[in-house]
Formats: sequence, C-alpha cells, structure tokens
Amino acid sequence: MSVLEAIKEEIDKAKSIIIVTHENPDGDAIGSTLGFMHGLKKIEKDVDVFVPIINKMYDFMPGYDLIKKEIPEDKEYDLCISLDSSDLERLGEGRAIFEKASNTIVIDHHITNQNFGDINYVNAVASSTCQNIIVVLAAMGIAINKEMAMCIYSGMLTDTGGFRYNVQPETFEFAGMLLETGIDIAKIYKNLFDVTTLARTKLLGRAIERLELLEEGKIACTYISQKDIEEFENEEGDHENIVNYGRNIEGVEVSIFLREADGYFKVSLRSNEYVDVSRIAAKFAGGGHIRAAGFELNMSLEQAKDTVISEIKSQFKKI
Ligand SMILES: [Mn+2]
Repeated sequence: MSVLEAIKEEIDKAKSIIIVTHENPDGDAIGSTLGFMHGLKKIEKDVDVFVPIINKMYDFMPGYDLIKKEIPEDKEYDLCISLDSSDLERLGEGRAIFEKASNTIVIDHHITNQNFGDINYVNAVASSTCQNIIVVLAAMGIAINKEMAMCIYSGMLTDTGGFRYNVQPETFEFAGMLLETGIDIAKIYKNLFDVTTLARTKLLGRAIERLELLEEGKIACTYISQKDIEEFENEEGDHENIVNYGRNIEGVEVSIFLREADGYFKVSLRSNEYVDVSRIAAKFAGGGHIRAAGFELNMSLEQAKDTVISEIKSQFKKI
C-alpha cells in the first residue's frame, strides 16, 4: 500500500480528527490546516484544528473562527494529523495532543522532517505543505472548492515568497487549478504581504530607527526589546519580516535582528549572496537554511550583538 493509500484508509476509519501545526504558525501552517480541515469536513468527518497562538493577519482565511485555541478537555481524538512541522518539539502545545492520539499522520515538506508519525508523507521537493495537501486531497478523491483553494493558495504564496523561491513547474500547475475555483488572488496577496496594523508599523519604525551598518556596510543590525512590544501592544508574530529591511539595503551581506524574550535574545539572520548563515546558527544550537537562520542567546543585548558580529566577521574571513 502506498503512503497516500494508507493516509486515506486511516482517515476513513477515524471517528474524530484533530489537526495541529508548528508554533509561530505562518501562512503555510494556517493555510494547510484550514484547507485540509475543509476537505475533511466535506467527507463528513468530525475534525478540529488546534492552534493556541495565531496572528490576526490570517483571519481572511475561511474557517479562521473555527480554530480551537484551547485543547477541548472533554474530547478524545483517535487521529491526530500534524501539518508543516518538522518535528515533535516544534508542535509546542500541540505535542501533547499528538502524543496522546492513538493514530498519527505527518504531512510536511521540510527536508529535516523526523518522520515522527505512524504514517509520514514528506515530500521535501514541494514548495509548501499546502502543495502536498493538494496531492493528498486528490488521492482521497476530494475535489478542491473555493474556500479550500483560498487557504491552500495562501500557503503556497507564503512559502514561495510570492512565487519567487522553491517553485517547481507543478507549483504553477497546482496554482492554476486553484485559480479555476474562482479565488481572488489579488486579495490573498494583499492580505499576506501588504495589509499591516498600526502596532506592526510602529514596531518596524522602532527597529528601523535603530538600524545600523557595520563592517563597511556589509552587516546590518537592529533589535527590539520586550518594552517595545509592550508599548505598542504587539501580537505574536508582529516582528516577522523586520530582518529583511536590513538585508535589502544595498551592499549588506548579512542582516541581524535581535528580539528580546524573557531575559534572552532570539536572533534572526538573513544573508544575500555568500555567507551561509545556517552555519552560524548551528554554532549556537539553532537551525535554518543558507540564507535564513535563527538561534537563541542567553546574554545581554551588547554581549549578544558582539557575539553574533564577531561570528559573522570570522565567516567573512573564510571567504
Ligand atoms: Mn511550510
């Protein structure tokens, strides 16, 4: 039996299903969970989606209001499906539900996926988990309608940075299929990339004010503190994208963004052409890709800054 057949069989026999995803959920995480939820509801399945903390920017996706932010204690799920998460740890609060379920399925596109489910469908070539969801739905004989397409298209758009990265020919074929359902792609794009809030804009302004260039303009660095987040009453995820402003400055190779969180700093790095930031992250027990990586430093702002900068400088020397 193929993996897709096994998934169909497992879902067919499940009485109640819960879908979980990774912490700090992005457009692919939310798009895939909601898209798949709609698909399973179409075949009359009792299905819930659990995401404890979610940014309001995703509220344009149909089904957003159905997302459970707390674990319903009175309910037993016999099948838990994890979408877009590479490992158990990244599930955060969802981990407990996943571990409690008698049957589990993992659908993902991260090359580092730990295959932590009973059944694992991990196609790392795919642009997004949403793209893999299209394949799973097709195997299950579930036709994609407009509300499913809105969610799924959102995930593909997010993880490809607006169809720029990780795009395969089939990404466009699938996108074309979704377009046929009548979705408003301009509206989806606007919601994901253009619409912002005053709080997010203020936070960005604060970070830009503090932005400095170092090492003859090859390093850009800025930070936000917990005080800033309190002052502007920011939501989870409001800092996303700030790191790219430094990277976009002409001549910058590495952009550093430090974010204070409960006495330590979360560090995000982005590079443009030749520095492999995943190597820097690996030195500090973090992770990521060649051009985008992150890790945590349990030190003061000045110490954290110095540590990251000297590590980047040593990478410059090796090139
Ligand atoms: Mn993804």
